[in-house]
Amino acid sequence: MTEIEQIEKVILDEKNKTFLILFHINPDGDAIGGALALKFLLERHFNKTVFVYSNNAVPEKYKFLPASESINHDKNLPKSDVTIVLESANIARTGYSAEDLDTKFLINIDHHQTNDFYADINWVESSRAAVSEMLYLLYKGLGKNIDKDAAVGLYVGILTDTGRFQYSNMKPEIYDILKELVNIGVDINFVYRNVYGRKAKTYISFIKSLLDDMEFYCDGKLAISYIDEKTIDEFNISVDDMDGAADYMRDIENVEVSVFIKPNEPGVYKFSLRSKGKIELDKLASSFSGGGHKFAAGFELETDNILDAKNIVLPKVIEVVK
Ligand SMILES: [Mn+2]
Repeated sequence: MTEIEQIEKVILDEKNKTFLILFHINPDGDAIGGALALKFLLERHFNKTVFVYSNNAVPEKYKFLPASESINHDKNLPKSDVTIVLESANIARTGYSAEDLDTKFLINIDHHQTNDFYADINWVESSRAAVSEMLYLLYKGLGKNIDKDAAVGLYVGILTDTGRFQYSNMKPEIYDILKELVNIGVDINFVYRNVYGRKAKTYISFIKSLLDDMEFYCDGKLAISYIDEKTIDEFNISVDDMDGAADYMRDIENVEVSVFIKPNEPGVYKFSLRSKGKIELDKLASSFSGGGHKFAAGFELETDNILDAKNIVLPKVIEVVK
């Protein structure tokens, strides 16, 4: 039996009544959109009781998603028959710990290269563009119709994880899925205006600081910049504002690799690495215990301050880029 068939069996089993859905901290459109589409599948087609728990509030730009207000932020997780963890390399990635879980069965669904295979069923396929693509396949496998609410979630997941259908994870068959979702009733323009068309003034302050601190190395092939705690506080910059900073720098002419650094928690700095497609970054990220895809990867580093973090990593990146 394939992993997806095993998951279908767990869902079809009437003994499994309560489901908990988790995803990674600082959730993106794929995590939130995918989780809500999965919630609708379980609730509306199988009469399950479903909880979605997140360590972070839903970003403003995803609040238009149907049932986004049902996502719970409590520290204490409810007891469940089955827990499904979306796009998280390990339990810790969810911001909860294994001890927080009170569940009989654990399912791990992910499309990232790096995954610890920590569950009873591990459906991990790095060739998938988004976890939302995998959840689309789960609907199909179970022979269930995707309703409009679920279609919007899946669409947002694919839209954001493919960088508006531009990344190398785009495949011809994704357009078939998109066509189906739009035919179901996804309002493309409405989604666009919510997800991309509402940049805050604080975003402009962020971009200004990002560009002020940007440096180029390797004949302009490497762009690196950061944002420090002080600037974040001074201009009230949100996590949302910083989203896509590494992509922004990668898109500069001649740049092959971009690196963006931001504080994650006191003394921990998060690196986001992007490549235009010639230079692979996943090995570099795993050498710092991170992960991701070939051309989009990341990791965290513990140091005293952000400039130390930059100085530790910069020579290693230069080695890969030069
Ligand atoms: Mn994803």
